[in-house]
Amino acid sequence: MEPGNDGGRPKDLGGSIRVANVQALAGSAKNLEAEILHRYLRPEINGDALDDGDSEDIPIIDMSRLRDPLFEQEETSRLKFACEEWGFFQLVNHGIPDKVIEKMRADVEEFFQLPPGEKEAIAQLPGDLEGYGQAFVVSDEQKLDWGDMLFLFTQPPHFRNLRLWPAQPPTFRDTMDRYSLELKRVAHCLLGLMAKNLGLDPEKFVTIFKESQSMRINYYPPCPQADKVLGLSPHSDAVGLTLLLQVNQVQGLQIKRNGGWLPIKALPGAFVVNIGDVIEILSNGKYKSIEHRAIINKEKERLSIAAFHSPNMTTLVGPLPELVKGSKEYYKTLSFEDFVKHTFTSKLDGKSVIDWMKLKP
Ligand SMILES: O=C(O)CCC(=O)C(=O)O
Repeated sequence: MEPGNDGGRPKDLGGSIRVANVQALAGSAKNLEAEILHRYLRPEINGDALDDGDSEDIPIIDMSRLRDPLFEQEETSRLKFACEEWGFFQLVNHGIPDKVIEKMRADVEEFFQLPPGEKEAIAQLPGDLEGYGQAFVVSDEQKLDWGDMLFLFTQPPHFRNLRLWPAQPPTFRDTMDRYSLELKRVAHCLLGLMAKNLGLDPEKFVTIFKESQSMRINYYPPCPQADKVLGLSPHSDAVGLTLLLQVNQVQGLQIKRNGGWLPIKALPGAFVVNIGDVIEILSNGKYKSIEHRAIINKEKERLSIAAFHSPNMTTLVGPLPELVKGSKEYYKTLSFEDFVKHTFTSKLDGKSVIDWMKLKP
């Protein structure tokens, strides 16, 4: 560990204004006072959804084929297409044992069923992101998302603040430890192939993203006015690569495509993978992060776990010289720490962070 800086442990990233716990609000949603509900209502949101049928088109990448010398080349080209044309894909046959995923699902569901006081015991501290609460609430006027979350730094182990890790269910910490390692292994495999597909040294992205992994565990309660609220506002991820697990059977992820919102039907056992802003910047725009959002179900709760793979705080994030060669740099360069602080002190607003990073033509 480097002396004096917690071994690079992220801290003081900017917290969120404390707002009501949505799970508790949802319990009394029928009787909610109009002025409380008003902060969540966005009547304009539902006019722009695309046809469900198009969701079948999202690329599916088979990790067992990426690892099989017979199919490797063909599947790697499919991965290239998915990264260039979609920025999103579903990953199947990833090799993570079912029992690891099932245990993670069960422990997360159990955590959110705990009495409010037990969850509040690991509430976010003022000015910080880790723990149970909400993120990206930066003003008393902005519209709020219909969801609660638990945010944890998961890798490397010395980044963990175990005081903010659930002690209940008692298996949670071990389950998360195992799950996070498995996801790191899968992410590194994908990052190696992505770098190769961009003509980079295959180790390039793995080196940049080798350290830091965090998880955002989302709990979206049902809402009687589901078509007028959002679980998570439109955003792109301020990281390198995200692997999202749908925890229960309720769908709700939508991605921005051709100007409308395309619902993603997560395949059983698959991870939904997406390119984050940092890869968009490093690749000088060759791969793009994609705006996405989460919608709410009228009757059923929904849970998801997003695993984010990021650079170290001191890493400079800017277009890689190998990918600029002869053309222009489209993005500015700054430390990941400054990039993240900007992100977490702004409200979620589509691709506004990337727009802020873009150099003027
Ligand atoms: O719940 C989902 O489907 C989306 C989650 C997400 O985008 C996030 O946690 O950043």
